[in-house]
Amino acid sequence: MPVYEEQQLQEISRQFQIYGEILHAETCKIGHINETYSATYDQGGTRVRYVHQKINRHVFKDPPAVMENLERVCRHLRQKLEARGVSQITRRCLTIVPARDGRPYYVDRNGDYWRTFLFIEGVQTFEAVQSPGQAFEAGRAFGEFQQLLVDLPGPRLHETIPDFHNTRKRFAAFLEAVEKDPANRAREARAEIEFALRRESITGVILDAMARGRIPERITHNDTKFNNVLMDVATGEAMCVVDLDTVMPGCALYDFGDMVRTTTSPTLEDERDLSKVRMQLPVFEKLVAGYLSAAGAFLTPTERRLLPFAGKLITFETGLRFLTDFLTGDMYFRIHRPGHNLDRCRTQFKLVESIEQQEEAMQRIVDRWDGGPTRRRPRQLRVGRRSVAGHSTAES
Ligand code: GN1
Ligand code: MG
Repeated sequence: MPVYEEQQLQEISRQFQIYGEILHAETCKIGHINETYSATYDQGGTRVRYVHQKINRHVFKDPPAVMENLERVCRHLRQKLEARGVSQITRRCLTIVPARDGRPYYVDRNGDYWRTFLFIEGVQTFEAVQSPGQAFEAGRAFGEFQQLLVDLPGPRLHETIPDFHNTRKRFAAFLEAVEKDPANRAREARAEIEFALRRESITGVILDAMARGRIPERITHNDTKFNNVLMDVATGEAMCVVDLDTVMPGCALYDFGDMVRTTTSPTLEDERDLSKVRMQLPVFEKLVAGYLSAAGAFLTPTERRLLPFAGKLITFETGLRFLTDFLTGDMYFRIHRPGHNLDRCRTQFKLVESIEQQEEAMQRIVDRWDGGPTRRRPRQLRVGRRSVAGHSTAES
């Protein structure tokens, strides 16, 4: 980590209610959006780690509203877990460390918002699933997350990013990008643009069902990427769901859809060898079993029926967002090479095709679910494609 960053973190660290002195800090995985660091402190002779994170103000326009949501959600999760008599609660939900003035964030001299969490030890994240058992665990973890928040008291949560999964609006933004072609890149993405145009009709299916009252609004995570689940290194159990910035009123189907997108292909999100990108039915089957083991109790029949469709829709929507960002000059997602967003788009669209080819089989799996198998844990996890050895928390 560059010296100036280390110095900045030293200064940030003094603003939070952390007792002890900072020893060193490291960059945690840099996500597409926020910046995340882990820092080690000496507390009474023991080494303790914390996570410091800078919120992306370009993406989250109202960081205090984000943090208000997070405080309410984390408090509720903790209370529910306590009531259930669950052990290791600080490894099962995020713990916010307040700033010295008691607020859940600190604003630095550039006007950037920082927050701090307890570091969760003994967990790891993966960019791609290593076994169907991991998909089961991820599905269960996000299903439980939704289920624990069903009775969140108080007013409606803030919409931290309005219309986040409004696929119709995402499509309109894509059309505008094609039309204006501000970075003069449309000619490079002709095939992908055609691919997207042919699928406009799917963009309104869930929105229309919600508008007609066929699908209820719920509190949802909205960014259920597989790497947002912390898995216990020793047991493989999904311990904690992180990246809570987009927890807000939404549709349960979008959460499931993003799980399909990020667990069922053996590849990374930006895999360039498209022959490797495919929806693996046995993984999907485990994902469904894990998710419905927790969410089956509250989902309506309409929601349940649309689970496979949601996988296709969110994979399409995410591809569309990458494509739009490519066309507009990479303004939103952090990229690590030229053409990165176009590569990401191609991977998503290849997965959409694979889902389309297997949609009926996926539907049969969902339709015959009847309470499902009892919870199973993955026996053994192969290690590989880990984003962070030993830990990762709250990264975005
Ligand atoms: C972003 O930063 P990360 O990786 O958690 C994005 C998600 C996308 C995802 C695609 C706030 O999530 O919506 O699905 O990239 N988050 C936001 O990898 O836009
Ligand atoms: Mg995120």
